[in-house]
Amino acid sequence: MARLLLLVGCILHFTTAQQIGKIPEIHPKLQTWKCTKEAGCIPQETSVVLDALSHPLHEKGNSSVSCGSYNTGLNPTLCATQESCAENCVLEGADYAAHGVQTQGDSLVLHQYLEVDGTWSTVTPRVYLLDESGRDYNMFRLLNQEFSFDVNVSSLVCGMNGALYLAEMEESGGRGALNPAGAQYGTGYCDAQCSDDPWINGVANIAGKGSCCNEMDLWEANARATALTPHACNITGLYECTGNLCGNSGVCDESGCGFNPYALGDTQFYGYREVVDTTRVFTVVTQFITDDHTPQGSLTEIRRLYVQDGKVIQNAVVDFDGTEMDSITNEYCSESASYFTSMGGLKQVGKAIGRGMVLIFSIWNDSGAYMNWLDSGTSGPCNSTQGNPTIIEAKYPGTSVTFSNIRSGDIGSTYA
Ligand SMILES: *[C@@H]1O[C@H](CO)[C@@H](O)[C@H](O)[C@H]1NC(C)=O
Ligand SMILES: *[C@@H]1O[C@H](CO)[C@@H](O)[C@H](O)[C@H]1NC(C)=O
Ligand SMILES: *[C@@H]1O[C@H](CO)[C@@H](O)[C@H](O)[C@H]1NC(C)=O
Ligand SMILES: *[C@@H]1O[C@H](CO)[C@@H](O)[C@H](O)[C@H]1NC(C)=O
Ligand SMILES: CC(=O)N[C@H]1CO[C@H](CO)[C@@H](O)[C@@H]1O
Repeated sequence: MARLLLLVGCILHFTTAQQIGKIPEIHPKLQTWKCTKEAGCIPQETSVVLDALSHPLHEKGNSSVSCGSYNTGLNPTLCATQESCAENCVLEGADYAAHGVQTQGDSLVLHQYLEVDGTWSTVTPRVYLLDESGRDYNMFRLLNQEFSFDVNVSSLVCGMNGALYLAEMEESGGRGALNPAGAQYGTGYCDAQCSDDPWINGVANIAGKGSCCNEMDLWEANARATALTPHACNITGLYECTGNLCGNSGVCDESGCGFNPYALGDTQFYGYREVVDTTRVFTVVTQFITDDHTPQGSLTEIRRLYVQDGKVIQNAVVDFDGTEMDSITNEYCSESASYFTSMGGLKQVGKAIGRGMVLIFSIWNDSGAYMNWLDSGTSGPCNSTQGNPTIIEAKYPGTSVTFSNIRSGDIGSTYA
């Protein structure tokens, strides 16, 4: 009887709790590791959560009326104000498999397309790493630290992008009176593109603002090209902007200070059977070096190395204005990325990395520009039309990315 009462209590709690629906939210577990030089690597029982927009969000009491989506925007009737939207709308648990997300042990697979009853559809999942409580995001503070992961990009053809990056989202996902769900339901996304999502920190974005924050792209890649790119914003944490207060004329640098070995002249470093052989799994290590080699210092360099077949592969050494270089430094950024520099450059991104950032995994395609900026022309070996999503969907619908073995900690502690 006591059990039954408890059960009834739970159900009542769920149906009356504003904004959280009846379908349970079950986060796929993804084991990760925290490492130190002294103690080695300790497993963390972390999990992932899909972005809030991939959760059903509907009218309270009627699951067939949507409160809005990225494509349609907010439902104007239910979401006339921030308060009425919070009152009228219910967020349900997500179906991870139906969004192309699978985990097993320490490995995460993201699919771009899914087949249901013989028909393929696009799913484009974006997920965030939750901490061991499952309630808040896992915050990464990586100054004077390194981050490593294994990746399988072999089926990411020209035009695809399997991404792993950090953004200065709030630890709680902006949980609050108008957003009781918070990080558990994937709210709070922001990045240096200042996207005008229908909800910002889980609150209806009635005014159509952009949500900006510092972003560190550890990995944007397919099997043919790769980029490592910090993006600086002249702000702390999530910032809501309008019009010209947003990216590339306002508070954030949308382009970033990127390191793509192909674009910098080493066309045979990364790719099918190149020095880093993308037909097989490899490890990617990124190190955040500070001026005084402590976590309190200022970020001065972002270093990259790879491990494949048990061998460490140093990053490509390229010629930049007559100087050899193999990492992202202030000198490189001030010459190649003036807007990044004007937003505060490495020092500014470094402050965000010190305050703590959320880890994001995604897979996406690009019907507007075919991902040419990453892998075509001077950036990579793909031609300008191969990345057309219609071609990818027809020829390579199984395209996916697998991230595994995610570790962070002292420099030199995360890889063998
Ligand atoms: C739910 O909304 C749909 C579409 O507006 C409507 O046809 C249906 O009658 C509603 N159901 C309930 C139970 O109100
Ligand atoms: C890498 O991914 C490809 C394509 O998804 C798959 O066929 C292959 O087995 C994977 N490799 C490893 C080592 O898991
Ligand atoms: C960055 O923000 C500070 C403080 O708001 C402001 O004084 C400065 O002009 C901004 N820098 C740029 C390049 O916008
Ligand atoms: C681009 O590459 C694809 C696949 O190799 C080929 O079919 C297509 O003709 C090429 N397009 C151009 C403009 O070269
Ligand atoms: C963001 C983007 O352009 N996504 C596209 C991915 O490809 C499918 C078709 O295969 C398009 O419908 C999406 O718009």
